[in-house]
Amino acid sequence: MKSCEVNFDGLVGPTHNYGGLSYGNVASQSNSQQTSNPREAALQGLAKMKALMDMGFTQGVLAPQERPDIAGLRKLGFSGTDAEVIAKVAKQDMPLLVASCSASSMWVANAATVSPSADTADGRVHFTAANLNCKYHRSIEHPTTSRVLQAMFADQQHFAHHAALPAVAQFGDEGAANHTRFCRDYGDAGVEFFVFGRSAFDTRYPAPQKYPARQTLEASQAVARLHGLSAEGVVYGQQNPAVIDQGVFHNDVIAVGNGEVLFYHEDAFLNTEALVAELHDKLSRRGGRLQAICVPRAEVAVEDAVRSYLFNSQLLARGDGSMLLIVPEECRANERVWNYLQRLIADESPIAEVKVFDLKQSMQNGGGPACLRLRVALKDTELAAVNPGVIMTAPLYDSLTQWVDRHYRDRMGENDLTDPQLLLECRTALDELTQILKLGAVYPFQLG
Ligand code: SUG
Repeated sequence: MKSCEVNFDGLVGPTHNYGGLSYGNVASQSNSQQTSNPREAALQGLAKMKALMDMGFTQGVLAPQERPDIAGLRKLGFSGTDAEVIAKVAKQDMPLLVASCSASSMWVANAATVSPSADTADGRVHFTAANLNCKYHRSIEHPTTSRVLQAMFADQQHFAHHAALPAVAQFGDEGAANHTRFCRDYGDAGVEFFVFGRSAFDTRYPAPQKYPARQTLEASQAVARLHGLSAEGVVYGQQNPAVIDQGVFHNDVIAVGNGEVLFYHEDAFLNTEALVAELHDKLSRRGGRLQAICVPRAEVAVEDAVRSYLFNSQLLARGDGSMLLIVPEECRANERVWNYLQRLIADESPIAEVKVFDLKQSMQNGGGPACLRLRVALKDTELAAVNPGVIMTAPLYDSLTQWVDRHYRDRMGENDLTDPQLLLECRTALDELTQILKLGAVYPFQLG
């Protein structure tokens, strides 16, 4: 039976703005309060989806969320009509309104962790929504994320959904951004690599000094248990705390992997040699051969990796067995990174080609090509069971770009977030979107 990897990209929501909400994420901090362009952001994301589809990859779409999050604000004690809630929070606690307006659900690499059916005990594809409990603006995503994922992958014969882990820092879970799957073929049993930033309970693991380590070992272990993964198919590795303190807030800012290839920075992990050996060993027992490409710090410093998002790239397997790397424009703008990439593709490396995309609107909040996609490896029968409304086609691309043009503003500053009209615009747009993507009712305003 044939299998493939499908990239489901997050559609940027109509309230995309630069709130400076993510301490430890250098781009989010340094672009705080800049004026954003939600329309351009959504179109940049759609252009990437269309380009991948045109190259022959199966591409999906993941819907954005209802913002401002009025239901969340009511839970925090704001009352009255929706417009009154917005006016009160704008007056009393502007940072909370900004957080309640974030379009951060676009970074769907943080939506969930996904294990393909070849790896799980019950032979179904498993999803665990990420609790994202390190930041308020992200912690409010998972209830809607769960409903959207269930509307996309509804067939219980093939798909199993788990609620987010307990909403405490000890089980901090950031989803697929800290999870990489290696395999020979997408349909074969693979090795799932979970990278954590700290341990909640075991003090032997070091932790960063400055910035938060969002993912805990205990959260990763819980996800592996929920998904029914076997010990032979799992590797846990610790992220180097020193790089977290340099702005590497997720593993996908310093490493990316797919198939038999791991592309990583020399400083990405602790105990790298033993870790790579374990990956190699476990993958070889699954019939694969790990090809580890280590980028030396002498060629690309961590600072350049963080600034350019070299590793937040999409590593895509092409039909001929070679790999394609999708990188953001910022990689071309960085001479050292760009020179490294030229050498990489000229060498005998499994990465044969690099393609560059302009994702500046998302990048300015610390979200590159890899943040914008959730990968789901599917067998043919499973792909056939996915809601067809969310699979990208030329007509769907046209209707989504027209939908963006009809509903999105082309500038968004802090003041715009206080406008009660924005909520109505957002709800009108999302109501229409659920029809375009055939999702049914998934948003709080639709559920009553
Ligand atoms: O969680 N930025 C996101 C970026 C997530 C990137 N995802 C991956 N690496 N997979 C975050 O830090 C910034 C929002 C703001 O400041 O307005 C933000 O949430």
